[in-house]
Amino acid sequence: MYSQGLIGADSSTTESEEFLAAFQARIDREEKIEPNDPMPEGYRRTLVRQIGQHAHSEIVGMLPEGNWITRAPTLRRKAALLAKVQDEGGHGLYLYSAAETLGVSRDQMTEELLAGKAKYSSIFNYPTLTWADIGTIGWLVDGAAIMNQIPLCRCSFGPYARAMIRVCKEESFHQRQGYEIVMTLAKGTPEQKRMAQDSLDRWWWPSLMMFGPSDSDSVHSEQSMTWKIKRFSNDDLRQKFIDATVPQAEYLGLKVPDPDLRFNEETGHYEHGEIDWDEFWRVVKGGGKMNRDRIADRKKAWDDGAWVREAALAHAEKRRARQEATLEAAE
Ligand code: BYC
Repeated sequence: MYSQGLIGADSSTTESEEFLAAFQARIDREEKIEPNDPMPEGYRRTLVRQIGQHAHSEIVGMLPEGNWITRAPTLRRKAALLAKVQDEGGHGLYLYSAAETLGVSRDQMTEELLAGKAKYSSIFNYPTLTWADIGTIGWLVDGAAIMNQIPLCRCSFGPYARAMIRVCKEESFHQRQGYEIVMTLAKGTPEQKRMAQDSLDRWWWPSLMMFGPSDSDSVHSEQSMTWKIKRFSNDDLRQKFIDATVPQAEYLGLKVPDPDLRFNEETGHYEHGEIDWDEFWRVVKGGGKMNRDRIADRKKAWDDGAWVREAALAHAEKRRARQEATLEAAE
């Protein structure tokens, strides 16, 4: 019997109900799915989409911060920022490698990004105007990334889950270095405190948008949660982030720019004001302040790096030929 529309069925494939049920049973037993295991085409595509977007986010995410490496206020700050940006390049590589195990090449994924067909996180389409933004990105953006990524360490797809474990350890360092920058500014001169507040004012709402549309508008959540790719809904993770971050802002003496923010004693959670979803979709669809620059910068980096990729391939080919010749001579 063949099914369309059953969990995991994909419109372009005909997967038997038996196959889909057996796959779901593996997921429900918390078994890890590995690249060579049979899997529904919809599961594979969902992962390629999400891991690809995640990889692009890490790589594009290097740009707003890279912009400040030469302007970091001290050598210590410069060294930490350099290390952080380098970590993000590494995260992108683990993620591209995880996606490659599903049969898509890094070149294909990059082509889609540069052609504007693949998404990356909306947050990186906002400009970094002051040094305080580097602190706020670490504090809020990496803080949101950790909240989203800790559950991904338990994702049903083995290579993604394993990559996330190391990524989360590094993100935790990133979040702390960001918070420490903001703390220094918030406890500094009145002008430094103003910079910190201005930065929080600009990054708060875009950080909440990182978690994706509200659950009622999230097209992929239900299926991704059934497959245990996602463990929590977008709204649940956003709420956890707000609950964790508001007290941090209070500790810094900064004000979260949401007049409707209230702590609800009964639920134990903060209630927040309306998110501007029009702005979110405008940015996701390419209308943010920095979308065009980000893609242009990635394209330039990709084109400028062509000779490195060619040289690496030529070197690998030379080594392979040399090893083959040595083996032949030994026979
Ligand atoms: N920006 O059905 P939904 C980082 C898209 S941090 C752009 O809820 P899903 C870093 C979504 O792709 C960021 N697009 O989707 C930190 C979908 O469009 P498509 C990276 C977004 O996948 C510091 C549509 O909206 N983290 O790396 O179930 C420094 C409907 O959404 C956004 C990850 O990528 C957004 N914010 O849930 C450097 C984590 N939100 O694909 C780097 C892994 C939604 O149908 N990803 N969309 O065209 C995830 O956890 C999930 O993919 C999301 C979205 C929660 C983001």
